[in-house]
This record gives sequence, C-alpha cells and structure tokens, in this order.
Amino acid sequence: VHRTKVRVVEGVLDANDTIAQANRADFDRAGVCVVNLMSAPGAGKTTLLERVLGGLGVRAGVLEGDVQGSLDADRLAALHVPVIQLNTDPGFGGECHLDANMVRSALGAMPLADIDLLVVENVGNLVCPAEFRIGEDARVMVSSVTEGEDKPLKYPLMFRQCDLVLVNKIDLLAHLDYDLDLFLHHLDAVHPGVPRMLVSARTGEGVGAWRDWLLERVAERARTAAPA
Ligand SMILES: Nc1nc2c(ncn2[C@@H]2O[C@H](COP(=O)(O)OP(=O)(O)OP(=O)(O)O)[C@@H](O)[C@H]2O)c(=O)[nH]1
Ligand SMILES: [Mg+2]
Repeated sequence: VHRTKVRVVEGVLDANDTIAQANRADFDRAGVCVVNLMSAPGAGKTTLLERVLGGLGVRAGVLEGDVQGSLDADRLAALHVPVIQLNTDPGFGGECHLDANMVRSALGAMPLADIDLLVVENVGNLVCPAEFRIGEDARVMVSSVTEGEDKPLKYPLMFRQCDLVLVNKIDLLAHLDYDLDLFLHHLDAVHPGVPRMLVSARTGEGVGAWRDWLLERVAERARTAAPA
C-alpha cells in the first residue's frame, strides 16, 4: 500500500512538471521573469511586496494565492499593478499550495506581454509549496524571526529548494530571544551558502537589497532571452 501511494505522488509531480514547462514556455515567449514567493502564514510576503513594487522601475504583476478571500490582492491593487487573486478554495479544493495548473488557469487574465516581472505569492505554508514547480525563474522564501531558529531543520525542503532567503521582521530582534547566528547556522546546514538578506518590511531596512535582487533577476532574464 505504501509503495502505491508513493507512485501516485510521483505521478502527480510529473504531471505538474509538464504543466510547469508549458507555463515556462509562455513566460519565455512574453519575456517575463517569474518569482515564486513562499513562506509560513504571516511571515511578511505581502508587506515585502508592498514595499518594493511601487516605483520598481520595471513593469510588475502579481498573482496572489490564498485559500480564501482577496485581502492580499486588494492591498496590492492599491499599487496600481495588475493583480490576480487565485483562491484554492473552493476552485481547487482548498489546497495548501499553488501548483502549475492553478497558475496556468490564471495566466489568461494576466497581461504577460505588458509586464517584465511576475511575482507569485504562494499560499502561506512551509511544506507543500516547496514540492510544486510552477515554471518560475526563481524561488524566494521569507522566514521571519518570530518563527524560531529551528525552522530550517524542521522544514528542510523549503529552505533547500529556494534561491534566496529573506529573514524578515529584524526590527523585532531586540524584543525576542531569537538567536540569528543559530538560525543562519541551521540554514547553512540544510542549504550551504544560500543567498540571504536581513530585512524589515516595517522599517524598510534591507528592502533596497531585495529590490535590487529583483531588478537584477529581470535584467538577467532579459540578457539570456536576447537573440545572440
Ligand atoms: N514588526 C514587523 N511586522 C511585520 C513585518 N513584516 C510584516 N509584518 C506584519 O506581519 C503581519 C503579516 O504580514 P503579511 O505581509 O500579511 O504576511 P504574509 O506572509 O503575506 O501572510 P499570508 O499571505 O497570510 O501568508 C502583518 O501584520 C504585517 O504588518 C516586519 O518586518 N516587522
Ligand atoms: Mg500575504
């Protein structure tokens, strides 16, 4: 029974990867850089986007994944960027992540030809989103200091599969017994040397580096897409 289950899961992930490749082809055609933004609920994904998307200097769009509601999409629509809300409940059975097919279902409504950067804010969850590629260029995860230093050890896949870790809410460090060095030690144990930035969406500290990182990814994407 156990073996059968494992095969089913592998089949689901294979099917997901096929659709992710179709998404990738659409993004390539449109020349769009896509960032998959993931974290536990409340780590600060939407606030960090509010901080960088206004006046970014490249044309951005956001795909908001939530189980229910449009609270985050409403917040980001105030920045006058195209935002599409994807609800996994009821449309996709209340799933705890976005998969390639859900993203695909929303692409028709996103003006890909008119944007350079698409940020996909995934459903708040440290487990499931790590398993599903959506056709993205880069995976960024937010780990806030209120979550504890042990999270890389408890959710290694999420920390291992990302290209950048934003350590958020550092404005709160003075009020916590969180040991930043210990967190970074655990991070390096599961993903040695992964790029990381210490940020506060509240005070804006480190947000410039996060903005520059996004701009560099867009520029890199444009360079690799340019005809030889
Ligand atoms: N002190 C402090 N609070 C923050 C910071 N970033 C976010 N918050 C607060 O944390 C709460 C959650 O932030 P959100 O940006 O909604 O988090 P999220 O990851 O988008 O949450 P979900 O989409 O529900 O998973 C809000 O009350 C924010 O104001 C920060 O750097 N410092
Ligand atoms: Mg959010």
